[in-house]
Parts: sequence; C-alpha cells; structure tokens
Amino acid sequence: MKKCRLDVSLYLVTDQKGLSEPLDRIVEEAICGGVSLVQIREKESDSRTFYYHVLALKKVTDAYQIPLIINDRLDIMLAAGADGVHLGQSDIPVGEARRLLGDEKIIGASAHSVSEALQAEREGADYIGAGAIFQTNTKKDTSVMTAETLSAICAAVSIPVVAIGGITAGNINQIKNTGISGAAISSAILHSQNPKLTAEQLRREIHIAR
Ligand code: 3NM
Repeated sequence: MKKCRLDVSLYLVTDQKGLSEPLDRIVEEAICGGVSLVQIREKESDSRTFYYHVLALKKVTDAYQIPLIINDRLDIMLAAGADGVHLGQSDIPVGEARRLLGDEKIIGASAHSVSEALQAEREGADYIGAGAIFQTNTKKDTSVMTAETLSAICAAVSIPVVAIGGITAGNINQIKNTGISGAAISSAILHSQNPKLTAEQLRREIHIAR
C-alpha cells in the first residue's frame, strides 16, 4: 500500500463493544460502501488477542487494498505487517516511531490543539486526527473541540486532517468549510443496521463537506 495514495476521506475506527455481527463482516460491508482506511482500536484486549484480531481484519482490508492502521501499538503493527500506526498524545512520540519505521509506514497522530498538530507534523506524521468534534461515548477521555480549533489546525498544517468524534451523516455538514480531508467514524458505521448504506451516505456527505 503506497502512502502517496493515502485516502483519509472515510476512515473507519473499530471498537469490539456491542457489535451485532462479527467485526470483519461489518468492516467488509463498510468498505463496500466506500470506507477508504481502517484503524483497528482495541483498548481492552490483551496483546495476543489484539494481534490475532489484526490478522483477521488484515485479510479483509488486504482483499480490498485498503490500508490497515493499528491504534497505539507499533509492536503489533510490525508483527502483523500492517500499514501503519495511529499514536495518541500519551503514546510513544511520533518522531521516535518515524525513526524506527522509516518512510514506508503510515503514522497518524491525535492532536487537540494547533501546537500538538504542528509538533506531530514536524516529527513526521502523515495525517492528524482532530477531535472530539461532537460528543461521543466511544472514547471516554476526550473533550469536545470547537469548529474554530478544527479550522485552525487545518490551516496550520499541510498534512491531511481527519475530524473524529460523534460524527454521523446527519451532523457532518456542521464541519464543512473547516478544511478537513476526511472524517473518522466508529459507532455510526459499526452500530448501523446497514453499514454499507451508512458508509455510502457518509461518503456522499463528506464529499459535500470537503
Ligand atoms: N478518538 P465515534 S473521539 C477514537 O477525540 C476516538 O481523539 C477521539 O468514535 C478523539 O465515531 C473517538 O463512535 C471516538 O464517536 C470515535
């Protein structure tokens, strides 16, 4: 998966909690609806379980040539041969990850302010995740960011910025004209009755919002 083709427009972030179908099936349906990038995020699994979940999901993402990003865990990303890692502000620094990984792997970074975004860009991040844009139950330790801060982050960095947190097809129009390159979504897709249709709707809205 070459980084020059990185498409962050519709970014699915997984969460195993409360799913009504196996995760790999939901992810496959969502990819068929237009998801362009998948991040596997597991806060409660032990390392080995996380690793095996990555291998299972990688079969799906590889089949559709969609990059698979691992939340937090550089070691699991390397062991599973995934495409990249997403790092939060309490994970290892982006610069250290870049030094270890070289230029081929994708590194994403969460930022909650312009200074965090600029630092991540300087250290070699490929994209910024900025949030939470709306109230969310998927991640407890976050707070809502204003559309002004989101716009300021987009204006400050030259790498793509992906908005995250509580985004649905119904509210994404509130962040149009902020300069985002895409939206990262978990529950609106994973808990949809029809993940493919929801991904299609989100994709349409994102193209209008971009
Ligand atoms: N990070 P949903 S919000 C994983 O603010 C994550 O950095 C966030 O899930 C941040 O689409 C969030 O269900 C949860 O709200 C996104």
